[in-house]
Amino acid sequence: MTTDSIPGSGPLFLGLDSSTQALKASLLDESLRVLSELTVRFDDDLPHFGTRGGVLTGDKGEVFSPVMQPIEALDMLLDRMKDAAWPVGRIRAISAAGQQHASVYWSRDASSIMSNADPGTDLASQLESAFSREIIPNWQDSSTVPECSAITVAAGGPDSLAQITGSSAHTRFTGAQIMKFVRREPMAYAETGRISLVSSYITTLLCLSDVKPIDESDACGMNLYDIKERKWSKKLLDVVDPSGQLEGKLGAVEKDSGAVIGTIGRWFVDRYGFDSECVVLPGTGDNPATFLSLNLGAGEGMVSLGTSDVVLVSTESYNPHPEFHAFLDPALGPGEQPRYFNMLVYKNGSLAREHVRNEYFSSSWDKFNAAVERLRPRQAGDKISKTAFWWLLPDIIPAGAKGVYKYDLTTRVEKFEDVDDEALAILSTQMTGYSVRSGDILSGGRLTKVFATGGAAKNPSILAVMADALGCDVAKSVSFENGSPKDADWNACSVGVATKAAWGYARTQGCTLRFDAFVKKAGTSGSHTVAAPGPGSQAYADSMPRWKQLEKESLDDSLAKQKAKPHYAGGVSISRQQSPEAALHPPRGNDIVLEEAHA
Ligand code: ADP
Ligand code: XUL
Repeated sequence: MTTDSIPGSGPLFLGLDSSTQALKASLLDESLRVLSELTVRFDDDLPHFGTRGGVLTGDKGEVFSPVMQPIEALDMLLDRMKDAAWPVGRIRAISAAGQQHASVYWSRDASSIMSNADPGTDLASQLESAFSREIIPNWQDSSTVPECSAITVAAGGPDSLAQITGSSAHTRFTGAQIMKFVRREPMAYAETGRISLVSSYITTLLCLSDVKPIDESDACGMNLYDIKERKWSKKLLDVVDPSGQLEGKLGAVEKDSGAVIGTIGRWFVDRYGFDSECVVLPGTGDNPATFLSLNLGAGEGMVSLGTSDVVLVSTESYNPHPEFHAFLDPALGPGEQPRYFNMLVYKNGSLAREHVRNEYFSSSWDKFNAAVERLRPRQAGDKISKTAFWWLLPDIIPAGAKGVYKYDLTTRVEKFEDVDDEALAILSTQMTGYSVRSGDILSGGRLTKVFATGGAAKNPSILAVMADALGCDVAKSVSFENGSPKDADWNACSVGVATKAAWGYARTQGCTLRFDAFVKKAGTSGSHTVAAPGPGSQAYADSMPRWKQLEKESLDDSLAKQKAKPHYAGGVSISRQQSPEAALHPPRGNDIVLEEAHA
């Protein structure tokens, strides 16, 4: 994309994505077309921080990044916008996405430091003393097991914690991270004026005035927010900071995701030519932002087939469970009934499929696919008889499952007689699992449509099995160029928040539509169906009771084998890296002790 493609004089909308490894920007026009994108990669563009994959690590599970890294990246990104002649004066609204869970600690004089930023010089050289902590603990951190244990106990166990906050305790979640800071660095905590998530950190930098509020959807990734009551859980705040100061440091949560919460800072106007009336909307987490980019309706979902497999399910009711994460929908406007999205994360996704491909199909996806196509159920009456759970790494769902379990009907086997069954068995077992659990989230219903993303979503045989197993159409995001659809290749998170910025701006101009209706009306992008369920679909539905029985049998066996030497899994991303943490997710009936995580 070049700037030649940014003609005209209409309003533009900017989305930023402060992810683990990079700061990215997407520029959209009024019809929500992605005009251009720019990226600053932390490792390559800011090598003096010495990060790998955007982070630094300690020897006790600590994973963190320098608090100044996103600021230097922002300085560089703005220079790149200038070099690329982005018409920033036409940008009417901005919103930011940020890696979830990670927290930023402001000093007490942060607001006055920001308000006095001098446009004659870059931000990085002026904001160093705006922080009370030099690091941002990263979502891959697993050093907070004792704190998770305390939070779990205070809530009355993993089930009640999931009921209150949408998730059981996770080492990367902000509550445990703040608690560790309170316990280990009480002086620095006392000097902390405010605490942000990365999304509200970037939002604050855009306004350069006071510290901006945490967005409600992103607040659901903290183990501190009472989702049903839609307010901070006092009980949990008091566990994290018994002195009672935490609520003041976190500030009020922004519940209107399309609200104008500030205008662009003077520094951006004077130094780069932004319009002084450009408005800033609340930022949100990177996963909620991906959800926004797909504009998922209730009953729709997304299956991301990256390193790990991630399933998002949109719902109108709140059905939390310790196995997954429930968040409030990131596009709730004032007075709207709450909606939710749910996130399931599986570690043995592409990793396991690739292993089977290498082991049995000479490392060739073509051979793997040929096997699937030869055997997959296509006609009414066709049956599925083979099941294979490939838990090469201890998995998150089901928690702690480890080992390889293969069955011919209900008989456990070492390997399948017909080697081609290896390909279909892993795929149908994975996809049936996604169908079973999304069905549970939908209280027995089925998904009506799923978006496929991630590296393996280019594989048509995988998409065909997905459509049959989930019993619904599989779609991909597309952009339209000269009327013909083209698979979208943009950065979903920054596009999602830029779309929200366009909605927020439209609201300032009198638009009263909900986010989803606004996107349908304004948007020229869309989706196209890449696979649809065929007559063979019934075979997957029929196999579900056996699948459930076999998963339980395999899990019980796996956990019994591990009892002497427990394994812990964990870590999450739609498509990024993973980290260890799983002692916190004792599977049902398992008695792993939380504190044993680093044993
Ligand atoms: P991440 O963002 O987590 O790094 P990607 O979304 O890029 O991951 O997906 C990478 C994965 O996609 C690889 O692990 C690989 O196994 C899988 N993949 C790539 N091409 C194919 C294909 N044709 N069929 C199946 N899987 C594929
Ligand atoms: C989600 C999670 C990651 C981060 C970084 O729970 O930990 O996806 O949001 O991408």
